[in-house]
Amino acid sequence: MNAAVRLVEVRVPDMGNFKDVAVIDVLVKPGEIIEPEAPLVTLETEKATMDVPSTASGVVEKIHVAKGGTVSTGDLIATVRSTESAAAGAQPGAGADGGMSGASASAGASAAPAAGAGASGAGRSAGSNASATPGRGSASGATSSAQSGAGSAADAGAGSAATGRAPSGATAKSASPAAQSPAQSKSAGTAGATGTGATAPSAATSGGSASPAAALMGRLDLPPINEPGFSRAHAGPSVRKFARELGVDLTRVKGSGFKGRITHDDVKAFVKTSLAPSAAPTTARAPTGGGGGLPVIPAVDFAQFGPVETKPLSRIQKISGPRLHASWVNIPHVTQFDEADITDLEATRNRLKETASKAGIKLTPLAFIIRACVKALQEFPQVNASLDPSGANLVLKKYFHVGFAADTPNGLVVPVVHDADHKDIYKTARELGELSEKARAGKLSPNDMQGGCFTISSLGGIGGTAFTPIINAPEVAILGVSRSTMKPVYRDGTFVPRLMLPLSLSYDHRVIDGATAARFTTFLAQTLANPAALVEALP
Ligand code: CAO
Repeated sequence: MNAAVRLVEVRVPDMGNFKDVAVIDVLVKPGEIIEPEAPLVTLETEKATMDVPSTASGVVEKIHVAKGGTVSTGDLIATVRSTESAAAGAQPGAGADGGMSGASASAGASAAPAAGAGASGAGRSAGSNASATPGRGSASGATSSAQSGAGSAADAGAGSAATGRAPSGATAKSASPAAQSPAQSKSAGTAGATGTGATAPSAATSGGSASPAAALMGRLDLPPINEPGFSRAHAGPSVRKFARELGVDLTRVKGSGFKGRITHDDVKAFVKTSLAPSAAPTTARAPTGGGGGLPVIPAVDFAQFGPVETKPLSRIQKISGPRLHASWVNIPHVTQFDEADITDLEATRNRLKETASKAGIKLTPLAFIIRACVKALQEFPQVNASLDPSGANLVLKKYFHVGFAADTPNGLVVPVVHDADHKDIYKTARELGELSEKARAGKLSPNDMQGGCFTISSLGGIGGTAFTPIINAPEVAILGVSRSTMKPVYRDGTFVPRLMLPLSLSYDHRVIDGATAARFTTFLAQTLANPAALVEALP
């Protein structure tokens, strides 16, 4: 059979309203032989990742885009030297002559994606069809990972199977999940739930349970797949398929690829970790454990209820969020509340404030609180401690490095006043001011934030009456301080106005019992009520 050689231009299909979409992966190289529909590049919008498939088989002549660049609808992605006959798909392979025929063919070919955009390009690859055609879940999952709008459908298992191909013209709807109406999403979800999804090639895997392959692996006790999360995971089609085959929930896999994209190796590494014998007992893993098996918060397409704006978390928030979460899920927190009478302390502070100010020191209540905490930590060594990684021993620290939470434009950071037991009230206040300044300017060094034994989170300058701070693990306690207020306190048969400082001590109940915590806050309150001991010169 005489196959005419022609150059086919593959262009970015209609992606709805998206412009300047990031090219996060180029999947083929010049000279590579490709089948029709072979994914050429992966694009990522705010809503979804999608592979753009080739519209022809043949040899990749040239790639016109680069990883890290951006493209818009209609941009040229690749030129493919195709040997397909116009009527039927021919063998991909060597073809010599692009020539004139290539030129004319390419015009037709490049028009194709736009003309049939929904069907052959964006529709197949955009996440929206996860919602729009739940019964064909296999199709959508094959090439996309929608990041919004698919909540209800995905819940129903729609679009979850990754093994199938989109039937031609399966999804001529908008490529944008967000563009889909709530009604569409809902009905799509219902459709998937009520059975059409059962026709998907791997309906068994789309229901959320581990795949047969995973089941055969015996020891691999993987949690069910979180379908909404899986559909949003940053991974290409073949990785999705691979994960499906192994029953791996991609939401649990950390991506090591470009922009955190999940690779085959990441999935393999995840499986290996899951298979590794857990030598350490549960208690040993608890201090640093990952909290696996947690129920998942369902994804919601908020755009269906009103206008929304998606704003990335700051770098600090991205770092501190998982740490706070790890502490929250691994440590049994209890919070002990108390009040300290700081009437005299405030009088002392006001008396010393001016002198301190002349020395360039801002004497805030926090400096006194740090001094008082050092005394309390010396009195209660188990609060100045951490569990060792085995979880079987308490490491008592003989040094007193006190951290304090600082609110900065970029998020929460915790600078540390090192050797606070050797610093008097002025030195403490000076260092507090300097570290706060550095924190706000984003200039803290790693050393400034290392080695803390105990943390103070003071919201006193802002307001509030009490709160339940999260322990800065692997520390075992954190003191929350709220705004002091004048209160009537009943003393010697009469009410007297006293300035009361609210204290909230969250503690790790594995290490500190309630009685110790109450003794600690009582001691702290008494220490704060006696400012003379706090301002005395240190030896
Ligand atoms: N009650 C009443 N007033 C208080 C107070 C308290 N408990 N604590 C501080 N104040 C006053 C200070 O005296 C100061 O008033 P003046 O300027 O009139 O003297 C004012 O509030 C502001 O103090 P500050 O914030 O400049 O200084 P600070 O030493 O108290 O706090 C810092 C420094 C870095 C801890 C603080 O700026 C900050 O970032 N706080 C937020 C911490 C946070 O976000 N915690 C939550 C973490 S999530 O668990």
